[in-house]
Amino acid sequence: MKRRPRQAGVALLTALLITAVATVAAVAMAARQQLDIRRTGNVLDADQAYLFTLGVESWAKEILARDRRDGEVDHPKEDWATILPPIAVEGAVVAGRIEDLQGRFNLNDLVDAEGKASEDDIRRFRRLLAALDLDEGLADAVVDWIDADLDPRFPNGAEDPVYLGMTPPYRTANALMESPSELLLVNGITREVYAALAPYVTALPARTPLNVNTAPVPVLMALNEGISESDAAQLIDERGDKGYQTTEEFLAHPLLKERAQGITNISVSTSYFMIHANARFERSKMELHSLVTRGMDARVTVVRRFQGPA
Ligand SMILES: [Ca+2]
Ligand SMILES: [Ca+2]
Repeated sequence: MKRRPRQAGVALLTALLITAVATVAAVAMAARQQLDIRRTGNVLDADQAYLFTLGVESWAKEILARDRRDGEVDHPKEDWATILPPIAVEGAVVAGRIEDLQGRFNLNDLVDAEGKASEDDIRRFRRLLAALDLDEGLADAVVDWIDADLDPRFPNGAEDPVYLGMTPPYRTANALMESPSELLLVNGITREVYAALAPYVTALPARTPLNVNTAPVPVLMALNEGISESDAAQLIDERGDKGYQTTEEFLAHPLLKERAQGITNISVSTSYFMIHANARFERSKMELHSLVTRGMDARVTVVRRFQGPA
């Protein structure tokens, strides 16, 4: 009996608690319901936006196929290189552009088919780093990241022991890069270094020749020792409206004659492109980047897709 007041007090507290929880729950449920309605809308909008980017992708694939049927040479004055400005379709705004990835240095060329370091390509990569005023020594750690073995290259290489000592610890990939953004995991590659390097490198699923018709100045400078910035600019200028028609024509350029010997693994046509598509639909925005490969038969196949900012 003596405990009754206390029990009453407890009951009251419990009742208040239940009321409070019920109120909070009710508010939460109402909020959730509104959120669900909104979220469903967003999901639908996002799905729509994604479908629109796929639409841009198939537009680009068709342009690339058509371009191959027109001829084997690829250069920046062709239709595929035209940027599709934002246009309104079916209630969405879409835009797209096609980028030749073989105008970039393919990081996966740093190793051969067996996963062994490829010294010619490593020299080219060191020259690219130098052309960008970056430390050439960074090449060692990048090669170690991709090459199959666990022996660090001298003097700036890095294999597991370096990465296992980091917080959080991780291991070298010892495999081809899936994306050049893996560079950010490599010892010595800071955000600044990556930002400087990113526009000139790519990570393709196979060894690829460099398309001299689409490569920018630093990448052309990397072709051989002694190609200056103004040499590279002149080589670009003299592509004209049709590009170099053959690698022989390019190598016969007076600026290259004496250096042509050391220049290997180049082409005037491209198999790997990146299709950049974006779409805005209602509240949703979608960006899609599709890595595609184009065969000599003009078939264009998607290798991988990335969503979000490039
Ligand atoms: Ca072409
Ligand atoms: Ca390695």
